[in-house]
Amino acid sequence: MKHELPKLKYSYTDLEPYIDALTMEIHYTKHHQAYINNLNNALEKYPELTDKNVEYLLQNLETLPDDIKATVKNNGGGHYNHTLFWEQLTPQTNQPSDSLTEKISGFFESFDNFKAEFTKTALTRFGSGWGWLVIDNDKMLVVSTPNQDSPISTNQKVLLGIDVWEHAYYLKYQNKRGDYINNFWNIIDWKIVESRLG
Ligand code: MN3
Repeated sequence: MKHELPKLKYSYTDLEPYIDALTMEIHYTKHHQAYINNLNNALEKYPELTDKNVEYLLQNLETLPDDIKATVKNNGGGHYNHTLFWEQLTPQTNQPSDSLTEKISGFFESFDNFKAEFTKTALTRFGSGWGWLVIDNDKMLVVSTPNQDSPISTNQKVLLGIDVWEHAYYLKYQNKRGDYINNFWNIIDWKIVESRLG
């Protein structure tokens, strides 16, 4: 099984003005595709791994052959993280349900506090990486990871993630990562976020 680029539910222009069309196109067709190509190439010489999905690979990094461990971590992580990222975005944002709002508020005191903590965590991630809202042992946490490290590798389930690599925002926002993060709230599909509670 070759890993493949997931279909988008919207076009490159649809997330304007929050994410510009050129960034969308390059991010999806070049960056995400490159992670997939690198992952497929690494797995080619290990036929026993070709039927494993990316979740399995990332949850079992320690069992992988040494010569592809780092490549799978970086590129499998890149593939998985970006798949979650595209899926949770929408041109027509909605409101979190009362039940989701209540759950999040229960862990962060209020929904606004959650947003503030998520924003701060994403903003202060040094260098390239991600900010996340995850479930960790029945608790909701805001965390960040460097590079393409994925929460799934440490048994955390992703509810929401923001890519804070410069390639995700630099064309439009340049050094203003904070503006990109503030605009991110305008394009979230909270139904998808809630569905990840499972
Ligand atoms: Mn990216």
